[in-house]
Amino acid sequence: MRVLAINDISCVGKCSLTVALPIISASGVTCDILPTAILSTHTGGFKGYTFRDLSEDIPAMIAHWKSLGLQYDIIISGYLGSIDQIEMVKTAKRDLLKEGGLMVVDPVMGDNGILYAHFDAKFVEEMKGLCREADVIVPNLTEACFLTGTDFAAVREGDYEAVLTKLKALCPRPSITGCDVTYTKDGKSARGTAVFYTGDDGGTRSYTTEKVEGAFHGAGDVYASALVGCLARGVHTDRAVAIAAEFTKNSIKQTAIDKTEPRYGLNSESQMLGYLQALDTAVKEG
Ligand code: PXL
Repeated sequence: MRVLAINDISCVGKCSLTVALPIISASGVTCDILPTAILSTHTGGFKGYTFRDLSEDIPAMIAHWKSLGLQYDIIISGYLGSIDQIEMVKTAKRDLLKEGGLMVVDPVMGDNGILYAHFDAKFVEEMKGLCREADVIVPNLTEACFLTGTDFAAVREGDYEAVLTKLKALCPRPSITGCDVTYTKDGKSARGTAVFYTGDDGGTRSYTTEKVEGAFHGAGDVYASALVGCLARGVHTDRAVAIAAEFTKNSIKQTAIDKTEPRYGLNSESQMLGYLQALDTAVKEG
């Protein structure tokens, strides 16, 4: 199994490739990387960061790999710095994804109802075009709202399924992460965080974990990387979503316990063993 992760390298802040590479390779598959940019930190919560756009190198890298005959079982794209890079991901898919391979797009654009720095409505439109080429998309609720023209501020708990249905116009297997819900835990009503997703049969489902109060940077990257790690090992979607969601929740909890600044990312390192044990059990059970 060979996975290609297309994302930036934020050197500090534990997101994008510094999260994708360790998690996907620890899952037991080859993870090659196509870096879109190198930043001193990510752009969420830091000032004065450096940003080196690597767009110039990308077409030649794709051409080189094509000349080597490299073909990927899964390609996952994440943070893209420009509309040109969206086109480059489409080229990577055309030239490097195996026939019958899985294209996963994390349409990284924003959080908490707003777009990150450097993104605008035109970028959102182009990102919709990339989502149309994907088999699976993993937006958070903010990104799902931008992709579907939904007013984030007006979305209530009962609306998530409708947003997911709208995303199906773009991609056959969409999901939405980071949905606030009320659920029953130990016989009591509790606040939870849910992933609404599309099962392998096309049906809508959700998976809820306990909510940890606070905003945690890089949670979407941990979730998407673990999901891809599980899918690359042949785990079916329901189980893959559950394993990835639990790993993300455990990493968030650890970060809250450690009281490290959220902008420095999730402390998922100590939760990796638990993730790998859950993955191993799922693989063995088939
Ligand atoms: O985690 C998403 C992400 C990835 N890469 C960069 C970012 C962000 C979010 O802010 O700035 C560079």
